[in-house]
Amino acid sequence: MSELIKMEQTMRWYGPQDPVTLADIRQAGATGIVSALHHLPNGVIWSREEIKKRKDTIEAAGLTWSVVESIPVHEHIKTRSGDYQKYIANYITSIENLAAEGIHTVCYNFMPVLDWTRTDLAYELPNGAKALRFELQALAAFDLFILKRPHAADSYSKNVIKRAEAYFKQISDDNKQLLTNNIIAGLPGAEEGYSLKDFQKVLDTYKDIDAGKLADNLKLFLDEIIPVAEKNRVFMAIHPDDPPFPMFGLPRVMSTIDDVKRLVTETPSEYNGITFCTGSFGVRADNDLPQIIREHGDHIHFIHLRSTQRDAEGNFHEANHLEGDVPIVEVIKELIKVQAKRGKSLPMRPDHGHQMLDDLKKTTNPGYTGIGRLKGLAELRGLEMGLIHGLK
Ligand code: DNO
Repeated sequence: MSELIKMEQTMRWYGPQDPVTLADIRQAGATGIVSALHHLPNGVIWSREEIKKRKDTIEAAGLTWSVVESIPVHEHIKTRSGDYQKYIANYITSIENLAAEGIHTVCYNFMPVLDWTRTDLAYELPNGAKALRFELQALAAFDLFILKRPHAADSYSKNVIKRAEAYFKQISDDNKQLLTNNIIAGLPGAEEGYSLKDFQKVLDTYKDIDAGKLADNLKLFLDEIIPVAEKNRVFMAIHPDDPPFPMFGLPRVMSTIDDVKRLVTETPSEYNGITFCTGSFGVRADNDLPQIIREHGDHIHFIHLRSTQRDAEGNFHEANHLEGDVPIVEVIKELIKVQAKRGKSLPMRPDHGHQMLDDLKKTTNPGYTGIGRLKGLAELRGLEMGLIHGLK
């Protein structure tokens, strides 16, 4: 094997409002920052001035802005309706402006309506730390009894509906509100949040869009974006669906290895790639994560490392980074091989972290605690170093 290369260690920073500071991140040992211009409304051009301002702030703290996560893709682009042409033109200009400021990796997603979804943001683990959790019966209870979406019952098995009824009967009004907010108000980074009334309306905009049509719309978007990315040497890295299965009757197009294959074969370019998020892909037992790396390693431009723990009922919570269902040792071994083959260090971030120790006394962005992620990063870098040493 050619020279073994370590991953570039990065952490997500939500900008100056983030309670976890750049100094904290530097002390955690990361060298790179993953950030976005969250204060700009979805769909507008990211100007060079705004980009430079954020970049200068990051560099003043002794760090590098390694990856943009995300330039959000406007709903009109996903549904190919309304002002989609204007939004694609704006997206292109934002890519050009980022490249002009020296930023060359962009993460995005193509999930309809909602970005990532959890039903519980403070699931208590046996040791007292808190984790993010997705409970199928809670999602179904929201869908069936709070949103009351037409034909929602068709989306769930009889057993899940029964569990949803039991769950709904025993939760307080406050907890119904909390569940609603968790699902539709927009988790950090989602850029869009909805009221109950608006949510059904926006779901309706997908009534004629199935997975085939959404995949076409993604391809049509990439047909315009990728030539610009190539010209500007910007690596586009689509994030998988989180969770990787349909919800609320909405289509999904980036949940499996076949979805990755379709993406890279339909718009062939080294700049058209993925964010390899182990926590998202790892929720499906039929996703073989090391296999995704072996087959599509050339198209991995950004890495999110975390683990999830499934149960037999379709629920999952976020496990410790080195535990849970993700075969993290195999995953890192394969990533080391990919980097050696490509002669390139890939940016990775410890994704999410438990709320633990002093985090428990603070209000941080759900999943983006200081200490929980520091622990994740420390464990992951130790594992990587051990594996590299062993492979030499
Ligand atoms: C959640 C994140 C997602 C991700 C976007 C990428 O923690 O992984 O919000 O940033 O889906 O566009």
